[in-house]
Amino acid sequence: MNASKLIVAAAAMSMSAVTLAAGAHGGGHGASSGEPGKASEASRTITVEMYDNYYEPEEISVKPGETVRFVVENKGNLVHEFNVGTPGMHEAHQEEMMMVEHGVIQGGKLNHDMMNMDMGNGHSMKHDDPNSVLLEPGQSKEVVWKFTEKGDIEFACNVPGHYQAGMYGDVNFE
Ligand SMILES: [Cu+2]
Repeated sequence: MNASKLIVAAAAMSMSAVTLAAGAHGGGHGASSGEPGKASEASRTITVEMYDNYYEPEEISVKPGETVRFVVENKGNLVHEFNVGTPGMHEAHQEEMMMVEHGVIQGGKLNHDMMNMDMGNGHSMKHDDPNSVLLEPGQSKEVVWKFTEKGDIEFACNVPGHYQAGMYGDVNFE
């Protein structure tokens, strides 16, 4: 291999590394937390109620490979999130939400205009990722998630301060 081919190969490698990193950051659905599920394949429905600042139930048990349909209801007085991910994913998402906290989340309300705003890199605060919902008080939405394999997985609220206040729960594998 001559020098110019080496350079091309090195450039290609670094580009795919960038693409991988961007994908992991943007989607919020790494392999270790599972993947979006199909409602028709859900083995059961789990209702998760959100309060200020905790979940009911506080933990769930699933089987590796199981698809669960979550019905998430916000019974609190604040905006809350239900987000399935690894602790590392939650931490990254908390940093994102911290940046826009004052505009998008106003106590018990969401600023929907601001949520649709492009934050650059194709990111927005829309929260239409398949692994999460962000709800105002009284709202209810579904998340269908497939827990493909055992992992260190939590469901968590990444509204600034809520995770720190204990608003997360463990996903235990049977
Ligand atoms: Cu919360």
